[in-house]
Amino acid sequence: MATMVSEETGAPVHMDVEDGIAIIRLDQPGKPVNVISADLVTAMDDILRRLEEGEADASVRAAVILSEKKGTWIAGADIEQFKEFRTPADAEAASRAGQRLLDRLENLRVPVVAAIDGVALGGGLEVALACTYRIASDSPKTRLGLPEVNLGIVPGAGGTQRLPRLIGVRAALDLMLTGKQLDGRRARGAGIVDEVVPVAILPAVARQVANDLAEGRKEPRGAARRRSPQWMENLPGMRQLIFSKARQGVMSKTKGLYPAPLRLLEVVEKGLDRDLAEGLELEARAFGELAVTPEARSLVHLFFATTAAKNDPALGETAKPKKVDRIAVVGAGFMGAGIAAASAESGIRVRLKDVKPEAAAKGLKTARDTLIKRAKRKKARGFEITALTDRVEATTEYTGFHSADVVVEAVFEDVSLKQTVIRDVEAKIGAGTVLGSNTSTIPISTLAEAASRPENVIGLHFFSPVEKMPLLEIITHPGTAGWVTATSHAFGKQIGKTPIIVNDAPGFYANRILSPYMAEAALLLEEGVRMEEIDAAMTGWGYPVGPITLYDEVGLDVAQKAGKILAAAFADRMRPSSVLDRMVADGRQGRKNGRGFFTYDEDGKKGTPDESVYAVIGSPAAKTLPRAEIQERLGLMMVNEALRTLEEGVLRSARDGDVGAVLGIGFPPFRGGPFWYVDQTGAAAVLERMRALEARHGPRFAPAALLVERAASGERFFPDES
Ligand code: 3H9
Repeated sequence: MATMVSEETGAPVHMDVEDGIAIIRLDQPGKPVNVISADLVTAMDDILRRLEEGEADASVRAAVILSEKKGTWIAGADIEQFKEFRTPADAEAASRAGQRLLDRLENLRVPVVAAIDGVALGGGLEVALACTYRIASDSPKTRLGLPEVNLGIVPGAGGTQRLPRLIGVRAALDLMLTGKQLDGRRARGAGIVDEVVPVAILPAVARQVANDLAEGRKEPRGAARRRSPQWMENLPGMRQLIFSKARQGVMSKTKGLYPAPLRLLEVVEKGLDRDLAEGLELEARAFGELAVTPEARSLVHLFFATTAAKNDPALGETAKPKKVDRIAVVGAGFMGAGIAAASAESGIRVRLKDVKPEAAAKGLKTARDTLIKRAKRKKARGFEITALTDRVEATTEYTGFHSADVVVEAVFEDVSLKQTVIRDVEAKIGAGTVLGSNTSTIPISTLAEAASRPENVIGLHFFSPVEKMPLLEIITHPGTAGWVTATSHAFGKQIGKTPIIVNDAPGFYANRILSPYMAEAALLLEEGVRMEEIDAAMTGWGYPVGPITLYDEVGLDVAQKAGKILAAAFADRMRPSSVLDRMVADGRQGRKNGRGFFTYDEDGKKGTPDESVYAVIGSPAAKTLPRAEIQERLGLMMVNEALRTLEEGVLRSARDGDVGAVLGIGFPPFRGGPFWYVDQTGAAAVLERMRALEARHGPRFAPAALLVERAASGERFFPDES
């Protein structure tokens, strides 16, 4: 007979007792996902008390934790509440509260089964780790991970201690240092979950397992693992080796600019030599100290800025997006193939067109190879990979274009060629198809002029390599229809990108702010600063690569062309240096032809700076500048230009500016984006430095009017987050 325990509606957790099994259902009212917030902790505390005291039903023999929210089991601690932390003690107290709750869960008198369908991230996975047994659904939405380092913190509810004890140090560090998320199958492979089952039978299997555990007919795999930990890792010296390699990896990736991964290593290493309670102490202290660092605050800002850009409420007010099932891509080069692969990976059917059969075939191969590589990494099965690659078809005609919901042109960056393609495509598609251009420099209004339905034309600026780069810059011209913008935004989200919408202007947003930064790097070369010094200064400021390396990656001919377009539009401050002209005249195009600022071997592997460059550009390397000076000239040049784009209405919000700079061009995430940087540094302090640069180097450093205004008023870009 099922005993029911009544719950008031609106509670975040419900418990029913059915035949001796307590079914705990999580469903936070009014929230899109379950998060561990104060109300959830209180409700769980109450439920645990009732189970501990046998108050709910003395006959309860086991429990199951389920989520009623589609797509989420538990998305972790409530990140919104991190903004309330004023001191390390505040954050440490939150960590200790979480730890205490999970300690009680782990030591409950009855076994508990975590029945995970949807994401179990951060604190969510930590809840699962404190359960006796973990079953995951095979849904693609089910993903498990500890992504806390991406927020500048360490797991704070036992994750740093329970995960290495369960799956071994190396595997646990790999997950915690990268924030990587595993689907059910891979989580089982890693030893995090005990079983993977289809979604439809998850609750029934969980009940059965709970029953079997209660009867002693089953033992969790995790328990077996705990008794025989990874023997290799216990060999003398092995553990030290793992940690020293991990530390080296972190330093080379972060240059020591991010405190969380280093602290994580310390907490895990020391914790393993102590008992769980002492390990948890170390964890709580680290969580507390890290949560209030400027780095963590910037990363939390970026989490909310990125989420807000994805869920842009302003869009819904204007028009509804159309559903995107099929797209067509014109131009099967590297970008076209990348757009095709990213779309197919998200379930969209793709026609990839090029003029010549060889080019179409090459693009098809590139797209399919990308899909196969990524699918294999996720351990997809053969038939799943075939289904994925079958979604992309190559063509030399416009066949199949009539049924495309979106067409993206990705042909060579040439105005008249693109206009011709737009006219040709328009003749094959209906009025309900979005016509997007992947141009990085040509004004969208110029392209729209060629169209008979200019309202369907929009810029869809992807970044290279498309499958990896998370930003989609959507550019509207004054006549773009609302549904075209809304559909483009939804399409971007569908293929896993974070879209920002900007207005049509030379360079749009990303290239507009990159351009003066790159030009300044070229000016430094002209002044005689060494290539590697410029790069080292900027990677030391937090960019993933320096500007000189970036020139080679983008292609010197491409950079030269883009530089000239922006110089024509902003002649007062973007004078192109002669460096690029000389390099291109010398036949240097960067990595793609193996000749650039750096040397390349036959396989295209980057070597050392090419000393012959100084003769080519006519400036011997004769000057040494302090790193801070290089960083200030380049860094502030970009920040100032970002402010100008907001002031001119290219950007719709400071938030989009931060998202675009970080996700599109590698602005250091721990600095939160150009606008967050100004808020944190203080507009008045930034203005003072700009004025000093202007006095020394001339009007290209003239401060943006918006900076002057903010310095005078003290108004911040993000008043609610400071
Ligand atoms: C942690 O757990 C620390 C612990 O170790 C210890 C503590 C003591 N908090 O992204 P979406 C909101 S750190 C607050 O559009 P999707 C999000 O803002 C945490 N809010 O959906 C958005 O709000 P709105 C570790 C959250 O389907 C809405 O939910 N966990 C949280 O594309 C929908 O989100 C993470 O880092 C949260 N934890 O993706 C996971 N999560 O509707 C962070 C979501 O107002 N979250 N929201 O715009 C994610 O990765 C994705 O949001 C998720 C859903 C995959 C869950």
